[in-house]
Amino acid sequence: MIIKRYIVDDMKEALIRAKYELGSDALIISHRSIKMGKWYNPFKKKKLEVTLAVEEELKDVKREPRYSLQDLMENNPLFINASDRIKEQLLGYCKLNLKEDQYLTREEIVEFIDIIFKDNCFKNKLDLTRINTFVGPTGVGKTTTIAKIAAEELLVNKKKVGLITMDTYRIGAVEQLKTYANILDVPFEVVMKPEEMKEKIDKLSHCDVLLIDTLGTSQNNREKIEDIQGYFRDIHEDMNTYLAVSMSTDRETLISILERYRKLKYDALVLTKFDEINNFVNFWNIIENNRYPVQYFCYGQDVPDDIQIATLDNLISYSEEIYKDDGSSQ
Ligand SMILES: Nc1nc2c(ncn2[C@@H]2O[C@H](COP(=O)(O)OP(=O)(O)OP(=O)(O)O)[C@@H](O)[C@H]2O)c(=O)[nH]1
Ligand SMILES: [Mg+2]
Repeated sequence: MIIKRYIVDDMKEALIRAKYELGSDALIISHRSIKMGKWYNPFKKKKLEVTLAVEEELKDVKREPRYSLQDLMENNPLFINASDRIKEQLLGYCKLNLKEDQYLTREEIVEFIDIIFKDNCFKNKLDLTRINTFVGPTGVGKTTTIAKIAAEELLVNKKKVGLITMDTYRIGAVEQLKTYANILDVPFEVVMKPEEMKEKIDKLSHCDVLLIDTLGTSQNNREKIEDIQGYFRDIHEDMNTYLAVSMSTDRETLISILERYRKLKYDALVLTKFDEINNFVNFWNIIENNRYPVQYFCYGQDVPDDIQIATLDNLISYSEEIYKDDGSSQ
């Protein structure tokens, strides 16, 4: 007998997934309401846990989800926008691995991407340092990401966290980060002018992790980008600079953001708003046009839940979610 547990929004979702993975003879053994979310999140989401079982000999589909090559290329959001070159390589990979049935498992998809893009930006990660600055275009989620990371570092990794903002341009920006600092009960400093940055960093010398928020600016505004650079000219301590980019940005804009922000010598990317996309065109744009590590994925507005370390495996999970919601897999 094969027994499988699903954490889902409703019974319909559990039945669709079970039908796909276990076949149409699967029976519900139990179901109960549960709350999902990181243990320290006071706003946990309600979910349904459903357990289903099927006799092994009755099962008419394979236990592990597999993807037909044709399906992958024509319907799966991960591959739908891949270039013809990638698709040809995928075919070649299947031939080389004697996959005559042309079905791929999730592990094989990861292996394929790892082979095509050796040392790809989803594989390498930055070592965390004490000072971490977040830069990027307006409204991509810099401040929200800082709040998510601050909560994780403070509550899970038991670090002393300090928050700093230099975004005194936008009305409400200081209050936004200050609110998170108050909720987490961590020190918070506002930098009004470039000369103050070193002083404020030194003031928080007792903190293990400093997260610095910057003002959002268009990649076309070179002057403002240079202004941000000016704030860090006296900082000689190691610093990680993260460029936050929204996954729903179009290709040309994305490439120009990656290019124009080089002025700020970013070390890694944070990809936000995964929950807003219906295709993974930017996954291919980023893997093909960016050599910096991708450190985090953000997939919603919930602080602190909606953030994950960026891995290919997580990425495939998101594409499965979209695939499932589309109903393409039924
Ligand atoms: N759907 C979705 N919304 C997000 C995500 N991250 C942030 N947001 C929302 O995007 C909006 C802007 O987020 P902020 O964190 O203020 O963005 P920012 O980059 O700091 O913006 P500026 O400081 O104005 O440049 C808010 O409504 C956030 O809740 C995400 O991953 N997914
Ligand atoms: Mg902000």
